[in-house]
Amino acid sequence: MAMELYWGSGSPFAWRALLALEWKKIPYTSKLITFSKGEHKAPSFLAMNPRGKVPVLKDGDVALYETLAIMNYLEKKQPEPALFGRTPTETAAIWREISECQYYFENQAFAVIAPVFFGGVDQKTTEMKAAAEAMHAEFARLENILGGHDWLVNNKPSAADIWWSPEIMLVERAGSADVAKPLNLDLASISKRYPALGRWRTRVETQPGYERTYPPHWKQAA
Ligand SMILES: N[C@@H](CCC(=O)N[C@@H](CS)C(=O)NCC(=O)O)C(=O)O
Repeated sequence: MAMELYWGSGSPFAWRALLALEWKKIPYTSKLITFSKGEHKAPSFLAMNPRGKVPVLKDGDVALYETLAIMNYLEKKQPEPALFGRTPTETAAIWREISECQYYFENQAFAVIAPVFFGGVDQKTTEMKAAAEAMHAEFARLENILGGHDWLVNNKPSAADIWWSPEIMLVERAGSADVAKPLNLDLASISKRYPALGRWRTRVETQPGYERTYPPHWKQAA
């Protein structure tokens, strides 16, 4: 039986799990849940993930949550193409880049995304501007890497590219929202300010499954 992936539109975590399946060309059944209907808090969902969050991967009797756990499960189930490297040095470099995203970027991204999508921009202007500045420092670091390489780590597509890309797309979407415009965060056209990052994004977009996994409600809003 094919694996099942429970996901929600616009969740960067779920998108990463989907991309890992797609890049590895693992057959799976897509289970798109609707947040507004509370499907992720239904008893049947909580039985798979007591935290009531997406993604969840179901593989026969195994129900797995936490995106990195899912990605590593997939890597062990189907090692090729390798997303987490083949040598100790490659693997360490990929994990380092994922950790850098988690520790130096994701909180800053959340500080912008949350007020834009859930309200409170007027009260959070100072924090949002500081967060945008910190994110620009990270974009500059990535731009520097991508100026000389096609991919973030080891010059090959890896879990590091999967980890970074959905978060960047979401930040850009938040930066483009009308409520964010008066703040001049310069997050609406990341590719313009960081051209190598823009070329990398195009590369990510041409990997398997990008269109299929693109958040459906973003397409409707476009
Ligand atoms: N640490 C979790 C985070 C998952 C997560 O935060 N998912 C969000 C969507 S981006 C969610 O399902 N939120 C629904 C809720 O908390 O009610 C992972 O790595 O999978």
